[in-house]
Amino acid sequence: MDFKSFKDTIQAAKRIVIISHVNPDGDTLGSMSALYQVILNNFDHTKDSVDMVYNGIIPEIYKFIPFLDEAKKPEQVKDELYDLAIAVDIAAKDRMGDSLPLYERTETKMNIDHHKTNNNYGTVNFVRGDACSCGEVLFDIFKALDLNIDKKTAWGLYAALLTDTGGFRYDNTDADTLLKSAELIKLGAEPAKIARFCYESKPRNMVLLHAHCMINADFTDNNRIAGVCISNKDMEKFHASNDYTEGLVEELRRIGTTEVSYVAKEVDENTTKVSLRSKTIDVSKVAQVFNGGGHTFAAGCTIRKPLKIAKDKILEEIRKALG
Ligand SMILES: [Mn+2]
Repeated sequence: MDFKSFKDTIQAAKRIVIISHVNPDGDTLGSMSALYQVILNNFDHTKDSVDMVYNGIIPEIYKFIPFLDEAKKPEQVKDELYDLAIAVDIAAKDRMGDSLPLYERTETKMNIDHHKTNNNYGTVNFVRGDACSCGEVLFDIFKALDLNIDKKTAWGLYAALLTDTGGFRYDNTDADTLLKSAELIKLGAEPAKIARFCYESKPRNMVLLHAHCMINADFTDNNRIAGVCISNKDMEKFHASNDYTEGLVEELRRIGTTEVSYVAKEVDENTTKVSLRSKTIDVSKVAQVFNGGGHTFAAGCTIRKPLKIAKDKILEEIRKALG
């Protein structure tokens, strides 16, 4: 990987915007925060020349990540001109949501990611499918270039590694993940505090929504497939914001008999968002049938169909893949 071009590209840019993906998670937010700090701490840039942009809402549990209070919404920067846009943890361009026009109109487009389905859509690409998280890709770049990682940067990177490995439990966890996490702890990341923010700070209604979904879940194909449909009515009932469904698809996979889990969520009457998790088959291939993508055991897509029809379609593809 040509790390020097990372340094040169940032040095050459006058104004930089860092873009995180829609429905932001711990990896995209932790990566955005860490990159922001590294640029400010290691280059000539000031806060006036670097912006962070997020889509939708920042989940309550991730608000502890440093400097996210300085991040802006796409509409707040729609008249701004940048010469470098950096996408972090964004598998495909449509995952930029309302930030996509901003990315498209910026001359130099950097793409830092770890999704194996990423097609190198940037003009400068740092994509490593073997990394556990975008945070790990950034950590490696920072180390290779001897850039200073301070305490708050370490917090952002650690949050990225922790959450994208499901608390160091998923198959993307290896010795490197743990060695790098240990180094981040030495640099000032506090594991117990960060874990408490990420895993023990859920809003009560989020847990109640999950309980409602678990009770109404569908178990089919000898319980090998577990899934649930969430309508906007369900969301209203629990005063749920969009991020409240996070973690649900993993809870369904946690059941011993589950091989594949899915959550089909109504966006509007003709659009359904689907999250997929697996212990066995490659669900990124299932997601790709509907122009989505992701990782082997964690993927997602959006289907332009009403909730119940989308559910049938995804179930059909999962069954085909299970054989
Ligand atoms: Mn990620």
